This record gives sequence, structure tokens and C-alpha cells, in this order.
Amino acid sequence: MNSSEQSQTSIKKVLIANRGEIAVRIIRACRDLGIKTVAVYSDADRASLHVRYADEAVHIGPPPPRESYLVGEKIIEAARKSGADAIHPGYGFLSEREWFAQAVADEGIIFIGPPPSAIATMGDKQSAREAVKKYGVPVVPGTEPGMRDDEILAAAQEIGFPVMVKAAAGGGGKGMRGVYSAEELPDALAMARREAEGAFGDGTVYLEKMIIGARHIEFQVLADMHGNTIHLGERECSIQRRHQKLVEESPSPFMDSDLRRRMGEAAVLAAQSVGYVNAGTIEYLVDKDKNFYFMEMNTRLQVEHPVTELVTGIDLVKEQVRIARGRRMGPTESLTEPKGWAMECRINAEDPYNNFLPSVGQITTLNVPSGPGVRVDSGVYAGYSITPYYDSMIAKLICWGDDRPEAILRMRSALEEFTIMGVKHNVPFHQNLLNSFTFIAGRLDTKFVEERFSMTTYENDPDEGELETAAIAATLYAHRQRQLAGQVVGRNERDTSNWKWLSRWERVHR
Ligand code: MV4
Repeated sequence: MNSSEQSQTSIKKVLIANRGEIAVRIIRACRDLGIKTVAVYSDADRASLHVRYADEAVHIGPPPPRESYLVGEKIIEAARKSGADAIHPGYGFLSEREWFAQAVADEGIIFIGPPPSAIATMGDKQSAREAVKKYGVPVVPGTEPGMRDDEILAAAQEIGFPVMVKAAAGGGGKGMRGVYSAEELPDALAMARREAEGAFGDGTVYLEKMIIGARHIEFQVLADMHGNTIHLGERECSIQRRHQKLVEESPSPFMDSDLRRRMGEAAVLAAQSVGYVNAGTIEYLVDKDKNFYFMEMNTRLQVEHPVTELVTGIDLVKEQVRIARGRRMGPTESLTEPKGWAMECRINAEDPYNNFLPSVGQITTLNVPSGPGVRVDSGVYAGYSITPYYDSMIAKLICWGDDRPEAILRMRSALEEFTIMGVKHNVPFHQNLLNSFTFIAGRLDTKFVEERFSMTTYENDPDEGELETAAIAATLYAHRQRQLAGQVVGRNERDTSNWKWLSRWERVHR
């Protein structure tokens, strides 16, 4: 036996402490590895796909998550009874609860995720800042833990307004507010503390300089138990609404090789600063001058992981399981250059014409796109009923192309093929977005959807005629070049997606 075999732990059966598309995704990775799976389900999920696809399924309670998917004891009990030797938490629910990871380990069950201590340090956003700072990772200028209010005020003057007040226990945009002058600060601190105490049971807040007009770019990291930590490049997540991501892509149109190397190295250091093991994500803010700042680490598999899979060829869920088994992870080097371009549209049961209001009911017709470069991760089927108990994401449509224009064209044609009837959904939003010059030009920012995007007009884009024309021309030209080079099979003059662009261009520039 060599040393790596000695350190391996056997995993023969995995319980998936989640539901929907991510539970299905994890089941598929386990099947690939020859591992049996156990689903858990609430009353609302008896007929869900993850229950059908798993080898076994255990009922864990009524529909509200607090009475089922969030009850650690029920899930551990289900694992014990079914003889599962590992638990995969997916994303959301119990995936970033230190106590759950610890409770699982205390039962002698493998938690397919990071050590509880890494979840705890990164879960407190202020301790995360301090930890990564010690390893030389750039953070936004801000206050230090334990400061009195007069020190916080002095620090704010030093940093310069505007600043952000953030809850240490917050994250993902929760418990965050902007403060624009010294006069507002005392009230803002008091209010933020009260809210944080109410929402998280921890009133600790801190300040950061407000980075204006920033992009949200995150790095995928993988770390095994043998001291190997790598990054797998970035994901651009700037297309979001109220902190809900809607479109993600990899690489980022904003990225260059040198910036990728520097941000990637910092991401590896950030993971190492907390002794990270398994898959994780380092979130950065990047300003227009390409200064980057560590924001948070997500200590779980993320919704948007498929775009990284498509440009690296690495199955992240399989790597998670291999790592949890104690093996050396498959890839040994950080990503230097991504292969091609991947883009993900989150398909939600939400009405884009009515303020993204969630829609419930039965899916009567479902036509799922497919074809070269098209992947759909979904937990629904025709006849499935969407309930109000869980988030509204029903599928992820992920498209890959040789380059960004091809990924966009494939996404447009896949969105056209997607037919969902019976519930309102946001496919029209994505179609509109992919018609926007701003998006096509890759000029993404986190305010675009909320402040400048509209479903009902063609005025999404500021009139910067030449830039718009250049963006669209470049996209069509790149595609045409591939056609001429014979690299694209089956596209011709009547290609409807090109057609729509041209007719739209004519409308705007008539
Ligand atoms: C910021 C910021 C500007 N300056 N921090 C939002 C999610 C959470 N991870 C932190 N967030 C932000 N932190 C400083 N110092 C702006 C945001 C922000 C944001 C970040 C990424 C994506 C969308 C966003 C929308 C609003 C605010």
C-alpha cells in the first residue's frame, strides 16, 4: 500500500441533505463513482426527481425547511438508519452550519465539505477578513474587530466616505447598508446592530470603504487533505438582482491572464489561511482599475459550479467526494487558461413582467433544450408541481462555446427551445438580456438589472452608438468567421438568432 491508499476512507453510500436540481446533480456524481445514494424528502417533495433517482429515500417531515431540511438530527438519523457513511449538504440549508458539520463528524459520518473550523472562521465575515489579511490577501480598507465607536468613527474619517456597514454574521448582501457621511454614522451603526442582533443573534458590525461600480468575480478553489490547494479560474457573477444571481459565466470578459494569476494565487492563500479542505469559492469585488478585494468565502459547492466544470473539464462534485475519501484530488495545477466559454442562465419560476413574483403550480408542458454545448441541470418534469416552500429556481441552463459569441448564440437558441407552461418563468428575461448590447459587449455590472434593465422597452442600453454597433458587429463577425472556416456545422444565412440581432439593430438605428 502506498501512503495515499493508506489515508483513504471508504465511502459506499452518500446521503444527500438537499433537494431539487442540486440533489440530482450529486446523485449523478455518486453514480459515476459507483456509490449508492440516499435522498431525504419533505411531504412537499414525495414526487420530486431526487427521490426517484436516489437508491433509497427517507421521509424527514413537513414542507417547511425548519421542520425538515434544516433539522440536523433528522438528517443524521436518516443517515444512521440507512447506513450512509457520508453526507453531502449541497448548497443552502445546512451546508454552511459549523454545528452540523461537527455533529456529522461526531457521529463518525464523513461530511463532504470543509472542516467545521473553516466554516466558522469564514462564516464570521470579520474574522474571515482578519484571517486572509494575515496571508497577504487584499481586503477592502475597513475597521478592525473590537473597536469602540469613537475609534470606528475615526477610522471611517480616515477611510473616507461613503462606507458600508456590514454585519459580521451576515453575508451575501444580508445586513449591509451604505453610509454617506460622518453625521449618519452613529445612527447607522445603532440600526445595523439592532437588525443584525434580530436577524442573526449577533449584533457585531464593521465598516468597509464602499467600492463603487465594482464587479463581482469569484474564484473556484479545491483543496485536498494532503496540502494541495489549487484554483480553477473565475466566474463572473455581476448579472444579479437583489443579491440573487441570474447569469454567471466563465471566464469573465473583464479578466486577463495576469489578473487571473494574481487573483487565483490570492484565492489559494485565502483558502490556506483557514486550513481549507474540499471545494470553496472566494468572492472578490473588482473595481474598474482592476484592483481586487476579498469579500467573502463561500464554504460550499455553489449553484453556478457548472460553468467552471465546462471550461475546465473537471467534475467538481466527483472531486468533492474524492477529497472527502482522503484521496489526492485529480487536478494538480491551478487553471491558467480556461477552455472555451461557458454561461449559465438560472431558470426561475418567477414572473419577469411582474417584479419577479414567484409563481407556483403545476408544470403542464416542459420542453428541455439540448444539443452540442448545451447542459440542463434540473429537478423538475412535466406534471411536477412547484410549491411555495422552496426557492424558485427550477433549472439551470448552461451553454458552452469556443468563445463568448458562440456561447451566447447557443444560449439564445437553447432559450428559444425551452418551453415551460403552467407557471410563469423568467426565460423571457434571459432572452431580453441576451439581446442587450450592454450584455453582448460584456460591460457587466451589479446594478444593470435593477437600475437600467427593462422587459418592455428597447432602452436597456445607453445610446453609445458606436460602442453598441461595434459590440454586435464583433459578435456576428466572430461567428461568421467560424462559419466560413467550416467550424460551425448547421448554421446558415437563415440562422434565426443572427437574424433577430440584425432586425433589432435596424429597429434601434433606423
Ligand atoms: C460591498 C460593496 C461595495 N463595497 N462591499 C453584496 C454581497 C456581499 N457579498 C457584499 N456585497 C457588496 N459588498 C464594499 N466594501 C457592494 C456589494 C454589493 C454587491 C456585490 C456583489 C454583487 C452584487 C452586489 C450588489 C450590491 C452590493
